[in-house]
Formats: sequence, structure tokens, C-alpha cells
Amino acid sequence: MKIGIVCYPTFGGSGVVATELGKGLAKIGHEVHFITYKQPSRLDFFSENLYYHEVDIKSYPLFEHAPYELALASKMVSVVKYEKLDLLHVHYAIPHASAAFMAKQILKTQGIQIPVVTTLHGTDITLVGKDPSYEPVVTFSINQSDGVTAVSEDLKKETYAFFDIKRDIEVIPNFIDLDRFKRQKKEHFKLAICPHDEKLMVHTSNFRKVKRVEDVIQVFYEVQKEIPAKLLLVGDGPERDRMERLCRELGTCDDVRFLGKLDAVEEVLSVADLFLMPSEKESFGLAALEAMACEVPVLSSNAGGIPELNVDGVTGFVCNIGDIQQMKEKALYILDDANLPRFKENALARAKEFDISMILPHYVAYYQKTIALTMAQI
Ligand code: GMT
Repeated sequence: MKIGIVCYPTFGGSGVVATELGKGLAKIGHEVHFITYKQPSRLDFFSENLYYHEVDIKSYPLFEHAPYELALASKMVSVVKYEKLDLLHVHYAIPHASAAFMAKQILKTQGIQIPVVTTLHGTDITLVGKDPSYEPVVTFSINQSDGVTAVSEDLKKETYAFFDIKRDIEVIPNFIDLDRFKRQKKEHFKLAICPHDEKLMVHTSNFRKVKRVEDVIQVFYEVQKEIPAKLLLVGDGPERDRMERLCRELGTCDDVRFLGKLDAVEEVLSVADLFLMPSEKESFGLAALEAMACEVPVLSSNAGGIPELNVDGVTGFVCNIGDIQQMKEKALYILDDANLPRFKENALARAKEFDISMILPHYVAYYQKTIALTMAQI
């Protein structure tokens, strides 16, 4: 198949899922065309089946905000037409699903039928999409897609609960490449951070409010009162300054390191004992899956789709959002040497269920079904 993938070229979340999906499809012989405004961060190599088309956003003094959606729709039209694509797969509804709808209508006037699959990732539904300034367009463009997928059962449920959706939503969970995300031997790194054999806790995120990074720091603060421990914080975002101030207030600066955005996050995960994800909202929790693949148990909140991934009492624990006391107790239980090896083993076993080789065939089958249904309607 010739597939167009539209996504945000960002460091984490939906951008990573879209890029890894495209790379996986290219590996098994499909031709994949990425359409976005910047080279996706994990697409920095040559492959004969991978193409990248940059959206040109022309500015003009009249525009306070350049109309990205129009530039994107125009680029989709030209890529579908000249590269003869079989299907467009857009990741994150806003504004990709509505731009795809517009491209589809334009192409129809030229006698070209292009099926569109929209994948809902999380905040496009649970946060931004619900806002009255976007909701009518989100509802319309989901209903107009030829296929819709969501990354967890919870996200599917939430989509039906809030939006007036008239079509089926297929759940295809996120996935991981276990060849890349695996525990590596990084003892020198562990020794540098934890010279006295302290337990190492790790959090990675985009430091937005929904991630509740303050809970990570508070739980660490409580754990550290009981056992020697260190905390690594990977990523960057709007909450970073506030979190640095919180560490100063609590006096934990010597034991907490802010590492910023890192490409090789698997190297940090390789030396971790516990991963923390106390999010307020989380449709899937890809960062937790990356940790589990590196044999790191997960202490998470019970937000959104996280419990579909983190099995309570098996791969870690699932706690009530904001319950620092409960999280502290569960963290201490996991970090106990009598329990830690079992949790690590279980985390890896669970991650194996989400290997890309298991999930990719679901997307391929869904594309084939969507193309067949669209063509049957002509
Ligand atoms: O987590 C974020 O804020 C980024 C966001 C995105 O769309 O890029 O992530 C969402 O999509 C990921 C990939 O499907 C999911 O693993 C995350 O759980 C989801 N984030 C939220 O729902 C907050």
C-alpha cells in the first residue's frame, strides 16, 4: 500500500506513535509518505520506502496566525495526487482530521477517492477537543473519517461519552519496538548517579500540568524519608521552572536531576528501579510502556487508559490520582529487594504483549478494510 501519515513531528506521544508506525510499515514493504511541518524527530535516516513532505506555511502581513490547516490540506492534495496514495492516516484529530476532510473533498472534485483514517490519541479528545472553540469541528471530522481508531478502550468510551459520534471506533493500542527499548548494560551510569546503591526513580514527560510532576516530586520526597533514593526527571515543558522551585523548597535538589529532553531515553530507563506516571489524564501512557520494556515497574495513577497497560499489583501499582500517601506506600513495596525482581520481570512480560510485531498487523488489516469499504461505496 501507499500510505500518507499526517502527524505532529514532536518528541513524544502521538508524533512518536505515528513515526514508529510509518517506519514499521516501511520495513514490511509499504510506501510511507509523512506529511508535516518539520522532519519528525525519529525520522533521521534513509529508507527506500520512506518519504517526507514538508508543509509550507506561507505567512503574510495580514495573518496574525498563518493558516496551517489550509497549507496542510493543500499539501495532502498534492501528495495524494502525485504520489498516488491509497490511504491517508491522520494522527491527533486537531487539526489533522478536518484538514484531511477538506483535502478529500477537493480530491473528489478531481475524480480521486482517498480513504481517511483518524487516530485519536488523547488530549485531542479529553482536553483540547472538548473545548467549545473546537468541539463542533472535532465531532464533524471524526464522523466524516472513513475509519477511526483510539489508542485505548477508555479513550473510545470517553469519545462516545462526550461527542456525538455516529460511527464505530476501533481500539488499536500503542506499541513498542523491543529491539530499541530494552535494558542495556549501563552500570557506570548507575554508579555515577547512585554511588551508594540508592534506588533510582524516573519520570519522563512533556512537563504539562496534566502530568502532575509535582506528585512525582512529593512521592520521591516521602520515599526518601524511608530509604536512600535518587530521582531523574526527563523532558521539558511549561511546569519545569515550578518543579525546580518545589525541589528547592523541599530541599531535595541534591538528589533530583532534571535532564531535559533526551533522545536516548532507553539509556536512562536501563538503570531505573521505578517509573512514575501520576497523570491527571492519560489515554494510554506510552512513556510507561517504554519503561516496562526496559524492565522498569510502573507506579501510576488510575487516569484514563493507564490501567489497561499497568496491571495493578503485577507490573506495578495503580493509585488514585493525587494520593501521595498511597503512592509512597506502593513505591516502597515495589522498591523492596524482596519484591523488585518480580515486578521487573512482570513489567517486561507485559511490554512484550505490545511489541510492534503484534500491533502492526491490526493497522494493516484496518487499512485494507477501510479501503475496501470506501471503494465499495463509489
Ligand atoms: O501526553 C501528551 O501530552 C502528548 C500526547 C500526544 O498526543 O502527543 O500524548 C497522548 O498520546 C500518546 C500516544 O498515543 C498517549 O500515550 C498519551 O497517553 C496521550 N496523552 C494524554 O492523554 C495526556
